[in-house]
Amino acid sequence: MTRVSLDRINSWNESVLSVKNQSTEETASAFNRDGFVIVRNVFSETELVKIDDHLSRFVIEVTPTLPPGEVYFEDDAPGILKSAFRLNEHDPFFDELRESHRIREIVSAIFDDPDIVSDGITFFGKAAGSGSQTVAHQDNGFQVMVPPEGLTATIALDTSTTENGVLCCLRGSHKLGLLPHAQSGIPGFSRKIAEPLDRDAFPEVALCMQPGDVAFHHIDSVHYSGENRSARSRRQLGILCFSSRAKRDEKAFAAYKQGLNELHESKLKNSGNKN
Ligand SMILES: O=C(O)CCC(=O)C(=O)O
Repeated sequence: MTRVSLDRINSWNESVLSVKNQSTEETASAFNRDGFVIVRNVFSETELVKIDDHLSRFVIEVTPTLPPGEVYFEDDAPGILKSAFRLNEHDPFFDELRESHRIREIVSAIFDDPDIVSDGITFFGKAAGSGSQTVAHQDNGFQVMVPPEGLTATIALDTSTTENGVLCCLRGSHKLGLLPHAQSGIPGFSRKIAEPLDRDAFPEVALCMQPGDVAFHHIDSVHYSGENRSARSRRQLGILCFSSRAKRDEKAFAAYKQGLNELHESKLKNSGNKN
């Protein structure tokens, strides 16, 4: 089981992650070097209130209607939302957010491509006291895009800290390309990297954020997060973005989907749980 080891999250993180007022070029260059970067204060308080409002509506009105695979609840805390996919297909507000020019400008600079494709918006919750861990994986272990020119832009809705399940990336791991993945058996994160990486070669960095900050991580960057046993929730929205050159490996994607379907069927058989 991968755990976030707080003692390894060293002062390097703070100095690099707290750079203020960096240009888009500097942001892109930090991303290309490390496989992730944080941009502070991208969304204002007023915008966050709007996002919260639409999210509450989505949770109340839409999640009960979603089929397995589109929404996941915590195994140990029935009814507590863990993740939900493609929010943009259910509310034009999220479709607009998906196309946010502030995010697109940065992604365009990173991949040197004016024709960035913004895919779906995902909700990643980590409820106070019951948020479960996310196993170490690369997003491209699910997305299987070739060339691997893509990233997830994560909008922080709550403060994320080492106590409430902060997202952690392994610095430089995006340069390894797509690593072998194995089935994790965990609904919502059905795949994990088959072998752990050497933490000295690829140091763990906690992407601690304030509401309105946006973290960008490469689809080949190995990342994970710990449990949330604290009293504060850690909610985030992830927007998947690809360069216009990146195309899906359909055969590999079908294999992933088959594994996912088998997992859903076995969970349904065993528990009758919606997961
Ligand atoms: O919620 C988390 O911590 C995991 C999110 C994640 O895996 C992602 O954004 O790609």
